[in-house]
Amino acid sequence: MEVERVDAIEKVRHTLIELDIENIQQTVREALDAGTPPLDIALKGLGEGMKEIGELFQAEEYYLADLVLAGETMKEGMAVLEPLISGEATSRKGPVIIFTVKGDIHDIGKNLVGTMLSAAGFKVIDLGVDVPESKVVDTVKQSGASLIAMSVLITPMIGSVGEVVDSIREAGLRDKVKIAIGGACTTQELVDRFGLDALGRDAVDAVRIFEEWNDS
Ligand code: B12
Repeated sequence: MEVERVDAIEKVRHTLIELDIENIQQTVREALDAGTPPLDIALKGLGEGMKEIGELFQAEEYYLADLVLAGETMKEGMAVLEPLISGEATSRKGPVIIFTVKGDIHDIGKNLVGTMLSAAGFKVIDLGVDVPESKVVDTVKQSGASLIAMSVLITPMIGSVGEVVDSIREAGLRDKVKIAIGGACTTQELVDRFGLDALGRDAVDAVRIFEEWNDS
């Protein structure tokens, strides 16, 4: 059974790397039928596949059109998994404000983090992608939220992270909020440079971080 599950995850990863949008939902369903937990399919199958696609793009074996198709293929796969991951949890914790920073339009990881937080019982306020710092500050003021999840994948937009932190500080809110960051280009060095509160590797890590903060 275990071998079957590993093979099924491997097939999902492979189908994504092949950009086979026609068959991705079928392979995801096969993995579910083999008893693979939906989150494993999302992180180890689709998530790992996306990392490899990023490397192929960097190596100039894949082009921008391939990245676009990869994003669409991943979303097709996630459409099967998301209802299973979300569950029936009621929103008792949070709220968490989640968004992708200004100048960055990657949203797949952010959405997965948001889905996982909802499943863990958090109310999630999703501001979307390419979000200006003023919108973050306004939302903190209006919602009273003290938890922020920031996603950034491209190095040229790291400055946007600093702008969010500066605006929150200027609004006198820095002591009232905890900020976690995640995404392909994030490092501990970045966390230290901007005085952020945590770095998360994946959606499971995100839940761990916000659970800890919510309880403290
Ligand atoms: C798909 C993709 C795209 C799609 C995005 C589709 C979409 N709707 O999101 C499209 C085609 C639009 C795209 C565009 C571009 N992309 Co792109 N893209 C990718 C790719 C292949 C996968 C990203 C992804 O969805 N991964 C899957 C998800 C599940 O993983 P994730 O995002 O990392 O999220 C997980 C964790 O990081 C974490 N996490 C994420 N956010 C947060 C937040 C918190 C608080 C926490 C705790 C955790 C957390 O949890 C998530 C779930 O496990 C990456 C490769 C990579 N290694 O990331 C390149 C990549 C990010 N892209 C890259 C580039 C260069 C670009 C472009 C500039 C290309 C171009 N020349 O135009 C543009 C930029 C457009 C813009 N302004 O934003 C580079 C960035 C390099 C860099 N360091 O700057 C990468 C790394 C590819 C590479 N190796 O070169 N891209």
